Amino acid sequence: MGKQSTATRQQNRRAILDGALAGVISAGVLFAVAQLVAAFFGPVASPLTSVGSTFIDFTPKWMKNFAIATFGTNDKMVLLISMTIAAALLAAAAGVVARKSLKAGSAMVLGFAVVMALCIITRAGASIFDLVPLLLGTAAGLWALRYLTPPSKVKPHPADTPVNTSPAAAAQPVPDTGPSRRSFILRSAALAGIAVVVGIGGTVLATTRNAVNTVREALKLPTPKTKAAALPAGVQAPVEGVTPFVTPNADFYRIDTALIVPEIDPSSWKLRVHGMVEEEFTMDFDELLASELIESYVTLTCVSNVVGGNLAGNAKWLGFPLREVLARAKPKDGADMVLSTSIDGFSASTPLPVLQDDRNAMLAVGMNGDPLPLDHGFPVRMVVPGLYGFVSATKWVVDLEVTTFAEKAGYWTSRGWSSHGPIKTASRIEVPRALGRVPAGKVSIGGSAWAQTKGISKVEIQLDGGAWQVAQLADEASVDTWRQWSYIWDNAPAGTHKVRVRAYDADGELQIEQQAPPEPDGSTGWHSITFNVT
Ligand SMILES: Nc1nc2c(c(=O)[nH]1)N[C@H]1C(S)=C(S)[C@@H](COP(=O)(O)O)O[C@H]1N2
Ligand SMILES: [Mo]
Repeated sequence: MGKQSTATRQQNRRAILDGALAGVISAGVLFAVAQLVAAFFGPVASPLTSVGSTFIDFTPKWMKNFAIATFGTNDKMVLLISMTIAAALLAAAAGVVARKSLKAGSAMVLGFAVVMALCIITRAGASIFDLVPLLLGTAAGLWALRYLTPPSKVKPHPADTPVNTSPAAAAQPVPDTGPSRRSFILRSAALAGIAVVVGIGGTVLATTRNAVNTVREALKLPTPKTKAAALPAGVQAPVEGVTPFVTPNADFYRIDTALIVPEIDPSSWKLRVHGMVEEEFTMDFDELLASELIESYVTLTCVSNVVGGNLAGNAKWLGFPLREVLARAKPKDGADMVLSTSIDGFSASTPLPVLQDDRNAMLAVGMNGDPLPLDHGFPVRMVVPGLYGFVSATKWVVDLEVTTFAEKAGYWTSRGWSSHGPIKTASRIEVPRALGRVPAGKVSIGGSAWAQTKGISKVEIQLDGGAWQVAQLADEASVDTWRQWSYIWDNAPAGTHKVRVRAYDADGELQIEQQAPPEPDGSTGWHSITFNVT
């Protein structure tokens, strides 16, 4: 009896492992086929993309904050990996159940498919046809599950169970009424191989079909009517290691909810301007480029930036003033907000007056002399000096609705963040690095400060809790950009030191000392670091 149950247990364990493997491979087949077919549809048609994006939209606030704080801009990679693990576990469960009852296992797969269908169909811009890849994928996945699941077997008669449990005997195949072990392995390997090839093929096909990058590279942007003023020679603080004053496009921070970057061919781009306006209109890309473009340096900042954080970047933007767009639309009395919407459904609420005043809020097409990178909103995004990105900097923008704060809310506002987001005055220490080591003697300290639309008038630092001392300001490029500062500590003694920084805007207003987290409308607090002089 004991001997028999050892064999049965072993058989059960193997059935579970085989079932799990069959489930995972079937899921692989499902996603691979769906991915291949999705190459002929829009990105929302890919179940992977739509499920991931839906997950991002429903991510609780604390988890979003945690993900950005912990993984920074790797947060999407982490999401993809966690989703893959979760999907594999669910698929394995379905495979194990299918061994007991193919019907029940298949029903589980169908259940997952329904959830994925809901994710797809509720994406912005999705149509019923976007379900085709999932449908075909699910059919293939169900077939694979059946192919890998032995026909339900008659419970082996106790007499059939091997009684010899010596290690050699235990390793021998246990008789099965279904396909033999070898046939199962062969089938699994074949299907896994096919899934990998089809999945990779589908992904490659999707990227070559979307040749938007090629279009972007060939695009020649017009020269602006009004060029940005040349940068003063001294915008860069004379301290080695401080951030470059102009952030190269490749290093510019990226924050968005897009799992797959939208790929918009400029020839199909249109901006719809509507809502509480005298004159609704749409504008295409050629019309935008033919308009009188301006150029200006603006420092973008993310509301999720923590004290001392690096979710800020400074670029020379080329674009068309939103002031002019709105002058053409003629907003009606009572309107106080413009809701800008991206092709992927993200939206931002920007106060109407901010887009009409003389700051250079624009529909940007160029970034540091190049067309916008795909990641940063190609072909058109908004850039609004003085407001955090979540209420102003809509990338891949396709729709401007003149409305009211009472009537509408942007993407993050409906998820607990503020409806308004003026950038708070901030300063940070970039050199020395936190916990870094520097040689004794002359120690250079430096960093950046910003108070967009006002400008920075003074930066002070405090060493080891002593008196606040005025730092040297680098030249100001414009009130819309950050400003660098530096301080030379002449005789730094060996040991651990603490430095703090604080900035004043052009009105003489001191940066807020009170520590506050990013949520709901931007962090506050004076940045401090410790470093070692050796
Ligand atoms: N379409 C779209 N636009 C978006 C976002 C987004 O999630 N989707 N995020 C906004 C936020 S929160 C910020 S801080 C800026 C970041 O712009 P960047 O990625 O070019 O630095 O884009 C804004 N525009
Ligand atoms: Mo942001």
